Amino acid sequence: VLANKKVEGSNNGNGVQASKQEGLTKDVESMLGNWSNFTFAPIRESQVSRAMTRRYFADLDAYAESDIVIIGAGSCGLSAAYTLGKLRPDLRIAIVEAGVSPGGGAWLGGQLFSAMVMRKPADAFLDEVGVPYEDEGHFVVVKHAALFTSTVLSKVLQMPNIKLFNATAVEDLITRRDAGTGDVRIAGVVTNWTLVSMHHDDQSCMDPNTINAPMIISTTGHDGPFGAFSVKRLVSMKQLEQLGGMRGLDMQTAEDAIVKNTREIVPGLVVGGMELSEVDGANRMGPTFGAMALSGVKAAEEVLKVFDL
Ligand code: AHZ
Repeated sequence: VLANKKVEGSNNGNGVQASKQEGLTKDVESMLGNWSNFTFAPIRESQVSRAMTRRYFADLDAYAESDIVIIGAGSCGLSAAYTLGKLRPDLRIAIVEAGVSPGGGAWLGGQLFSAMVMRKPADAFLDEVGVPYEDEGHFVVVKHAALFTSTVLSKVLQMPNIKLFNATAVEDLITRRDAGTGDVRIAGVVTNWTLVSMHHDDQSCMDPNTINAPMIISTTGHDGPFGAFSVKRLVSMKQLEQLGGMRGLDMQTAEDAIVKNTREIVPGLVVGGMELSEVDGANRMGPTFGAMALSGVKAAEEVLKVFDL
C-alpha cells in the first residue's frame, strides 16, 4: 500500500530537503487499493438541500442582530476578523463579502506574482497566525500570498462566533440620528446578493435585507467598481464633506499612515485598510501587505473599545 511506503528524507534537486512522509489517517489509508468495494453512504437530494438551507437561514436569523459587522474580506478585513474572533469569542461577528471568493487582492503578491512581502513588524502577525516566511532583514517574504490568505481564512472560518456571508454585497448603511445631539450613528448594514446588486439598473425594485450591529468595520479597499463603498456613501449622506482621494505610491510612508489612521470615522463605523486612503488622501503602498494586517488588528482594537475590552 502506497501510504505504507515511508519516503526517507531526500533531496529534490532544488536543494530542498523533502520531509519524511507522515502517512494518511487509517480510514483514508484503508481505501487505497480497495476501490472495487467502494461505495458512498446513501442520500436523498432533499437531505442535501435541507442540510444547506436550514443552516443558512438559521445563520441569517442569528446574525440579523450581530455585535460587529465587517464589510469586505480582503487582507485587512480578515485580519480584523481573526483578531476579534480570538480576543472575544463571546461576540457575534458577521463578515459580508461581495465576492464569491473572500481574500480581496491578497491571493497574489503584486503584478500576478506569487510571493507576498510584509515589512516588519508585521511579521508578528504572521507568527500569530502561523504563516512561515523568509526573513530578509527589514521585511519578510511569504512564499505565496495564497498561503497567508488561506491560513487566516481557515482560522477565521473555524471560529464558532464568526459567519462569512460571501457573494453578498453591502448596498447601504443603517443610520440612527441621536435625538439630543442630532448626530448620525451607523447602526448596521443593508445587504443583498451581489448578483442582485449588479442588476438594480435593469430589473425593477429588488429590496434588500439588513443586519443590525452597534459597531461596523469597513475594509472595502480603494476606489474601484466595488471599492471604498462605505466612505463614498458617507459623503453622499453628508457625513463626510469629501474624500481626500488615494494618492500615488510611496511605500515608505503609506503603510505607517494607514495603520496610524485606522479609526472610527463616524460613530459606529471604523474604517481600515486601503478604504482609509480614500478618506485621508493617503498614499498607496503597492504590493506590501504589512499595513493591511496591522490595520486589521487596530480596527479590531478600535471596535472593542465599545465592548469593554
Ligand atoms: O470584494 C471586495 C474585496 O474582497 C470587498 N467589498 C468591496 N465592496 C464591498 C461591498 N460589500 C461587501 N459593498 C465589498 N464587500 O472588500 C474587499 C476589499 O479587499 P481589498 O483586498 O481590495 O482591500 P484591503 O484594504 O483589505 O487590501 C488592499 C490591498 C492593497 S491595494 C494596494 C495598492 O493599490 O497599492 N496595496 C495593497 C496592499
